[in-house]
Amino acid sequence: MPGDALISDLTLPPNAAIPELPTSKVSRISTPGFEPTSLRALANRAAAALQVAVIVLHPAIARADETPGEASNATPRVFARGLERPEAVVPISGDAALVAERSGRVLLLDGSTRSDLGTIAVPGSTVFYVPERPYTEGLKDLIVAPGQPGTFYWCMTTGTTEAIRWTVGRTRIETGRGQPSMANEVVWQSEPQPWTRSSPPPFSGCRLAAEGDGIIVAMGANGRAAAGGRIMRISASNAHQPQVLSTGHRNQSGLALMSGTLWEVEHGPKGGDEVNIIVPGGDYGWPAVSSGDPDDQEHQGFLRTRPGSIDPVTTWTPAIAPSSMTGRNEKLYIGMLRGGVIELTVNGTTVMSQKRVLQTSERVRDVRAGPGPAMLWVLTDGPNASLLQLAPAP
Ligand SMILES: [Ca+2]
Repeated sequence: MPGDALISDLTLPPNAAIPELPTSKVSRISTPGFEPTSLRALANRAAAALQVAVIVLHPAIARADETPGEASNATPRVFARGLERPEAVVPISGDAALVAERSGRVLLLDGSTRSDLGTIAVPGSTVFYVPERPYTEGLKDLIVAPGQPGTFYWCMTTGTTEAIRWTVGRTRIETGRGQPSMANEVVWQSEPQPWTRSSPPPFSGCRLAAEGDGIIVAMGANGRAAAGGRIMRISASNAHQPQVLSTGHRNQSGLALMSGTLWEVEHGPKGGDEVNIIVPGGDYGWPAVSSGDPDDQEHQGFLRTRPGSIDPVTTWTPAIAPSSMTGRNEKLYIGMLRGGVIELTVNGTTVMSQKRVLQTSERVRDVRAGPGPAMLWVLTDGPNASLLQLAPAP
């Protein structure tokens, strides 16, 4: 339960395995609570309260590209419950956030009010995912478009039961007259890949980071045969010709651009989870190079390093199962599907130390630094997930 979150000062050197998580509860989380009020009623109420101009952005949404402030004392609490397979949280003030669910639905959580803003959809196609593949496909990320209040970039799989592909798009959210609305625009699409239940394409995670006038897109590939994991840069002025920044990735699950350095985290095959620093043109080794378990029957014969490939900065075996990454104040925070959040303190391009700053018995799906005095926002995973606020000690 997220209510069992704790702050721990466990400190590990780089490249050390994360030990088993203790199961005892250490601190309670305050629970302001969401009553199960009708979402439609809440949306109507929010919309009615905002009918003040032809086009009016919700104040919280308009503030969405503010620079995060300083963290303060640790006070984890449950901000919302009952989220349905959320994939991304976008903090927009100290007391408001957007949450993107795998189905494409976007919610505005503002204090104790919850508004359903609608579902991101692409004309002629829809978000596509298969429920029995719980960790791939669907709407996978949502981020603020810098300098464009009310505008957000997203990444999802779209298609049909025959073929699916990655679609990166942009959405403008308006909460002015009438119902909240979302205007969706496709920025880039991958080639469609044939899809069958017995031979699914190697789609996996997709994470975004804002950079300059564009975005950086990390698209994962799962399985040894899938060598397609890459990171691209898509500029606003030339979206149809993405620049490939790096290749040789496996199932990326987090990007963080901090002090001019692009950090990435990805899943290894069995252990061998990696943090990398992304250099344009870099080859990061997969599927030939991995620090994963050498006894892994499915993936034997890895090279540990290889001339021409860039080694990771930090690795974990056994796996921490990273789901997400965010950066602030020379610290990287990594959400873990194993539960919890770890903090890496970095100096330039060196990871100096690690410590766990949150433990949960549930999977963590996303962690994101937000504005205001507090905090990290942390999403748990699954059909009845929670949104937590966490303020790690400085
Ligand atoms: Ca690698």
